[in-house]
Amino acid sequence: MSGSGRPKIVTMIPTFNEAENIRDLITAILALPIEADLHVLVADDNSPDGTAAIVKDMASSDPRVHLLLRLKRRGRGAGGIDGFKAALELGADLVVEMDGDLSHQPKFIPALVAAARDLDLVLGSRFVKGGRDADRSLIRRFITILIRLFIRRRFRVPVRDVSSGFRCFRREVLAALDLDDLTSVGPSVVLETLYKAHLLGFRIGEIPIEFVDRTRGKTKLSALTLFETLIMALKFKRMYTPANVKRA
Ligand SMILES: Nc1nc2c(ncn2[C@@H]2O[C@H](COP(=O)(O)OP(=O)(O)OP(=O)(O)O)[C@@H](O)[C@H]2O)c(=O)[nH]1
Ligand SMILES: [Mg+2]
Repeated sequence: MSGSGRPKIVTMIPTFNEAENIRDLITAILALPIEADLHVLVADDNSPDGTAAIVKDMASSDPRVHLLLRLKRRGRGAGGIDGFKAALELGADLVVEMDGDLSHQPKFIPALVAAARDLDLVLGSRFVKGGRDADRSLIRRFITILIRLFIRRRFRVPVRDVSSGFRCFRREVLAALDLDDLTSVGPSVVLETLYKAHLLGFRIGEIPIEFVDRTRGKTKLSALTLFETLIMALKFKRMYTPANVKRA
């Protein structure tokens, strides 16, 4: 707990070219009615569109806003891992991970946080009762369904929305994951962290969210990224076993 006795929550957002979304997103998060010491940390990969400058400007007038400017190898995974480390360094009790394109809506953060009272890792889920995958193209929905079927069969994780990147981690989970040892550079980090947390015996659950398609900015998901994610996912099953995964 932070000094005030209230939990410290750090919302960690990996970004690449989200200049059109990031100000509105941060403003909405900080306006949430949550009884907590609420912070936002943006892990930006030196986006050419100037995302970092916007975050820096907001941080200069609000101590709850933090920028992690990455100049190393770009990637959703690498950025997210560095973001998790920085959130732990800030002293977070809970870390909420979310995308920076407003597909993940801040209004669901209070429910994620509330569910973390009884769970170690809470997923915002499109595929439990009350959840929705709204306004997305048929092809994106189809890809999500295929990924979900494949991962649930192969990894037997006890959740439905296995590729959700809108999640709330208790500090202990991130501390146990051995973040320096994760291998994902790209989006496969979502599965790598979920699978490791599952093998480590953490309590994982889901709450419904409505996922809305991005209306501003461009997707970074290319055929190449999807292929790379699939190759990585094939590796995790052999790389991590109940016998070799230990809490850090
Ligand atoms: N730090 C960092 N963040 C990234 C990188 N690539 C994507 N992101 C962020 O990761 C989040 C998810 O990326 P998106 O491009 O929205 O991918 P997606 O949500 O799977 O695909 P869409 O449905 O098309 O939006 C967003 O906040 C991106 O800005 C990267 O290389 N580095
Ligand atoms: Mg997106």
